[in-house]
Amino acid sequence: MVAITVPSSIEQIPLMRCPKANVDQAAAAIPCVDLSVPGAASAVADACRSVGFFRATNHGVPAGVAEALESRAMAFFALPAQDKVDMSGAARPLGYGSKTIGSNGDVGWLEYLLLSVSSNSVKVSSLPPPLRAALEEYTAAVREVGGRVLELIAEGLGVDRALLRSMVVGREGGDELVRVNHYPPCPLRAPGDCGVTGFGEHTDPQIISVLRSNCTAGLQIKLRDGRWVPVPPDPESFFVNVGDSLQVLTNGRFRSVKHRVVAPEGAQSRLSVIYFGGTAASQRIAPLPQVMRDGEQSQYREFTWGEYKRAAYKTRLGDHRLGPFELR
Ligand code: GA4
Repeated sequence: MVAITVPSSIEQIPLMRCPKANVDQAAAAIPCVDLSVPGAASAVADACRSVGFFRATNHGVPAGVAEALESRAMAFFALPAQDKVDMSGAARPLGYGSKTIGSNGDVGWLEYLLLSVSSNSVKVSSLPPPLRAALEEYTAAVREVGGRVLELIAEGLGVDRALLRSMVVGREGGDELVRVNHYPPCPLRAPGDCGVTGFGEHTDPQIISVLRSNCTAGLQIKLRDGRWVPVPPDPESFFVNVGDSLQVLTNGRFRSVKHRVVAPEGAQSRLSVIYFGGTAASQRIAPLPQVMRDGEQSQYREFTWGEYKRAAYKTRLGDHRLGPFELR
């Protein structure tokens, strides 16, 4: 079933044009890291340096955990629109949203739940209990994957292994979010060699993001050379991307990756779940002294996560959010 209404004309959704990505480059361009092998730390660091994105395998999360959430989430999205709003509140920014993203005019062909999941509880009043339980189980599992990746990144950077993980996982006042995105099949056709935008291009403001999707394609990433490549879906893997905060913590050694989603053209919905590992509002985001070479200058003026998040919420999705914080 299509859970969002079809606009009478394509012009009703701005940002409709999502140019086709370069399919030939896909497989080769996306690093894959087996998290269970001894060389994982340097492979993770290489991927974060070269692309800012990788596919993680052997992550230890049983398939059933994600599948349970997927089926509960699909049942939720199949409910009447008003029930979804009543159960989770209209996204401001947390809650249930349909077609609008943030509050500055961004739109996309999707509906979603955006939830705060810090300190182990999904803070949404009246989600159906089976969905809430599935979300809590999934969150615990994906948080472990994020934590493990942050340890590997720290090891790869040559800093204290617990340093990055402790900014996010179990952090007092931490800021972890989970977003469940449902992209129904899109009956519209964008003009020219374009798809319809599901979620417009952007970078994530947090330290790290960990995504899992069903087997419907749509996610694309922008490589360093400016080419967009599709990310072949793989429900058995997690996809990890570097956020703006990690870019700053590494003084630009790792780069937050631009990504976007094109709406499904076939009969299948795309369902993705993303864990965003943010830190406490008071946490200073500045290059880690241990990664800096002698005499190296910070590329950014100092800020806290709270300051950056407030600024981010005043921007449009595609804005270069780190711009105002860059020095020189
Ligand atoms: C992008 C990454 C996450 O999805 C998100 C998004 C947030 C929102 O949907 O409320 C923002 C976007 C994201 C960055 C700029 C602002 C805020 C929408 C938007 C236009 C939850 C986040 O943390 O930042």
